[in-house]
Amino acid sequence: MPRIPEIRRLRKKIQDYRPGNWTIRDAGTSFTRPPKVRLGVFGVQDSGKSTFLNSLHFAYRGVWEEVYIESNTEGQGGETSFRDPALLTGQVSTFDTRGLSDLSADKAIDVLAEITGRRRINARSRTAGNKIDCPIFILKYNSATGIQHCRDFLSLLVPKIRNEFGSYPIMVVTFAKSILNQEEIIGDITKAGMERKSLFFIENYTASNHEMDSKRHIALLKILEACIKRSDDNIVFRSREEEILPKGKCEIM
Ligand SMILES: Nc1nc2c(ncn2[C@@H]2O[C@H](COP(=O)(O)OP(=O)(O)O)[C@@H](O)[C@H]2O)c(=O)[nH]1
Ligand SMILES: [Mg+2]
Repeated sequence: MPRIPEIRRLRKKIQDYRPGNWTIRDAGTSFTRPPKVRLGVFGVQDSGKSTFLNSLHFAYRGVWEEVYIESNTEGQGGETSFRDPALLTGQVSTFDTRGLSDLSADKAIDVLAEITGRRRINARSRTAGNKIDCPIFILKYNSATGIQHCRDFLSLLVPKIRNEFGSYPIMVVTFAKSILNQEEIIGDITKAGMERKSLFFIENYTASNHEMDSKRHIALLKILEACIKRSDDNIVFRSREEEILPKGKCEIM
């Protein structure tokens, strides 16, 4: 057991999570609780997606493990595809992606199709067709370009996700230690359509640097808590949508 009460409290809360128990949305009568919720990361290659998921697993489990392979050892190019889920708790699983080659506007369409499970992008993917309950957009901030390269992507994707889930995606800016102008970045990102309270900054634990730091553990657990809460809201929203629109009748992209 960790000595830091806040870490213990957050882990216990996350461990006790059961689908449908955290949302304040009215689930209605036809809501069936799914056995688990799925958190999925997306973003460009090398933005820190795999490393971020490893950091979440570390903060929750207390033991460092390279659950997902870091860096670009998976080869270049290719579309995003959700693959091999890893269980975080009995009720929460995480999905990694290979990564987008860039953040051009058409990639927003691909990401949405992937999140909603409407389209198989990678036919070999064992988990193709699975829906993601909490989309997490990972951004490595580039001081040379600012958020220029992702403004259009964000302003396209955020409304689509809000339409799909009735809520914002979670957005995580990695490499936080090297960021000196956090307030400016927050301003730019919110101007592109994101909401402040769904935006987080984190310096990831990495394969070569994962000495436990209680502040970082707490920051990661709070992001995890927010992702699970968002999933819980989203599964209820989807269920209500299906109530109104019987399956298969409305497949507007
Ligand atoms: N210093 C630092 N390195 C990071 C951070 N996040 C990821 N990295 C490193 O950046 C590289 C790419 O990360 P990775 O998770 O493989 O990116 P992915 O392609 O989006 O999955 C790896 O060498 C990581 O160790 C971070 O927050 N800080
Ligand atoms: Mg990766």
